Amino acid sequence: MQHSISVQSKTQQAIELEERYGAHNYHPLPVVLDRGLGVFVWDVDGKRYFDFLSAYSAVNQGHCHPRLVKAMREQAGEITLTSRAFYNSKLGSYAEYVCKTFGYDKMLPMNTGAEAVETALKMARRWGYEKKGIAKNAAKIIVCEGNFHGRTITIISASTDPDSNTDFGPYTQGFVTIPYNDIAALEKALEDPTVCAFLVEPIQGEAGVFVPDEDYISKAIQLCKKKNVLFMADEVQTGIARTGKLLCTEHSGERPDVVILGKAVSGGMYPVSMVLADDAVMEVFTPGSHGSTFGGNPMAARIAMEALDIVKEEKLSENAERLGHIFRSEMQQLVEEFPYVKLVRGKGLLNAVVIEARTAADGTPKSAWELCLLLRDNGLLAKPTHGDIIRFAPPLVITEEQLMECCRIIALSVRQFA
Ligand code: IF1
Repeated sequence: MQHSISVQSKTQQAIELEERYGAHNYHPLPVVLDRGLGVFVWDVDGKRYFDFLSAYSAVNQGHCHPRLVKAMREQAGEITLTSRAFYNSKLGSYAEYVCKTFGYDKMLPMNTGAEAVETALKMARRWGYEKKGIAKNAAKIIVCEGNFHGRTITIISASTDPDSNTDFGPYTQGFVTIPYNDIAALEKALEDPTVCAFLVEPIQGEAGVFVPDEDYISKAIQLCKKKNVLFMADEVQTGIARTGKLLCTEHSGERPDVVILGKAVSGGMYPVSMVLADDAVMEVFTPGSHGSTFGGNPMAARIAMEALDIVKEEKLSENAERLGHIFRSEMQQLVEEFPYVKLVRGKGLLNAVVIEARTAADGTPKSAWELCLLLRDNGLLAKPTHGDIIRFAPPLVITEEQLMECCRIIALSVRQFA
């Protein structure tokens, strides 16, 4: 009896501390994680789980990848932060590495995804004024309904999600909102000569893993090119092999003017993000016009180069592509068997299952949240987005055998959920 009380208290104690002293800006699943390795995480009581969220696609290379831990440990003993007041011995080779990896002339290093998105917005506006000739302070940027690009006031000014933007006004001006996956709406919005950019996720992650029509991105890029508007791909969540290609926009066969990366650039070891663009766009940034204390620091550079090497050497894109097809066909069987499993959608190992919310005969709620609690009890961690959608996004290092075990856990949980 004593043991069960102490086991409960470790988890409960951590939750109570976080509730007492941490702002309540999240509603976490009740599990307290303490260790991670590869596709697994362990809670404070030593229970092991498959991680099917991957910190929202930041841990594509798996938790605590030995090569990343080694790189971080070594760099920690050399130099971690210089600021950009001086050059440092890692940034040049890092910049060259990513420019050659992704095929752009220049990169601007930042830390979080939101900072990289803000950087792209500033760059697009200045490009609009100085290169496209838009009247000062009149530049507009097209965004899509259901977008998620981060949490800063400018970014949530472009959001259509009341949870993200209610009571944070006054809002930044200059955004035009159109429906996602709607080429006609984009074509119409591009008629406005004061538009400087179109900012879009190649797959809308937070909205519920909305995969647009096969030709949406390619047509959108072509339309922007025709109208001299920058196509800016927010690949913070879809990038770094998550959808079966190094960049999700590669599926379109077209090349964005601007690429925004974050999260798995560092394999989840450290906040590392960046903006990629060619000289004609990136050159609008002049000394003193943008920056960040930590942006481009030697620790970030060292980790990111190792993290991107791992993506290539361990063929994570190919693994995501292959296992993604297997996962969706396994989930499709559940769709066919259980009426409340509505559909599965995704690309590579960025997938989601839509669960129809019900109320059981005894009045208890049967929503995606309850199913995630069952999944947790059965050893797999996932979390709903927007109520009825469960995102399934394991680290891309998962093996086929592990994936099949997870499909069995999901099927078991869905049965228990009946
Ligand atoms: C939270 C969502 C995912 C992103 C895209 C930029 C950013 C994100 C496409 C900003 C960040 C994170 C933020 C985190 C939860 C998670 C999330 F649910 F919020 F929307 F993944 F879908 N562009 N997404 O997905 O990057 O500044 O966070 O480094 O804020 O709750 P960041």
